[in-house]
Amino acid sequence: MSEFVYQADLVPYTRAELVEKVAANLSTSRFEHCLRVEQTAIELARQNGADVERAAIAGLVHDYAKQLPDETFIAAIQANHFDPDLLNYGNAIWHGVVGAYFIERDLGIHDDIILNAIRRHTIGAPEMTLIDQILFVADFIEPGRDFPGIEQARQTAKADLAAGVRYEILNTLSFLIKGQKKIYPKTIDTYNAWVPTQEQ
Ligand code: DGI
Ligand code: FE
Ligand code: FE
Repeated sequence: MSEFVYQADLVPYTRAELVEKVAANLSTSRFEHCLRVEQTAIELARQNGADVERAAIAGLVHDYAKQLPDETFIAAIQANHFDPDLLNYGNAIWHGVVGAYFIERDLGIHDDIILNAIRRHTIGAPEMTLIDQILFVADFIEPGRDFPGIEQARQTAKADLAAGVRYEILNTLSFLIKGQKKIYPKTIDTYNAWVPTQEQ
């Protein structure tokens, strides 16, 4: 696997080179999470007839920016004209939405399907591509995760990927509200598009 060379022209590095770059930017435990998300995304891509290579790359690099300092994110938000409302949130939101900027810059990944999946991996989106859904779910159910409801999340996602997305959105939003966390408006847009079963 470490000698693996990506077939499509998606990354200017071999998998081994990409692994090295991701590992250099992350703690051991966060890096190992990325490896597990890579494997889970590969499995979900095979089950759902999706592009295995894009799923694998998105999984491997998705949290690349997670441990950058807040000042680095703030500077990037300001310099690159991201939505200024992002400044009212923190790393939980930034590492995906803005993290894709660092991933493109540092890892030479310009593929929009991969970059959008990374942008959407924490907050989702009203419309999500197959690769978006795979990364979103793989991040949630990778074998290192342990929280109440994880087994149901895994079973649901295995039976039906979109049902896995819905389960995750409902679970995450409930968790955030119970913890009295600030909800990023796009997280609510995602909820409204995916979860309610009837209007009103
Ligand atoms: O980066 P990971 O820990 O692997 O997972 P993630 O990127 O899915 O989520 C990071 C955290 O972000 C997770 O604890 C849930 C949280 N989150 C998702 N939507 C929102 C949010 N936190 C706040 N405050 N507001 C949101 O809208
Ligand atoms: Fe993340
Ligand atoms: Fe993650």
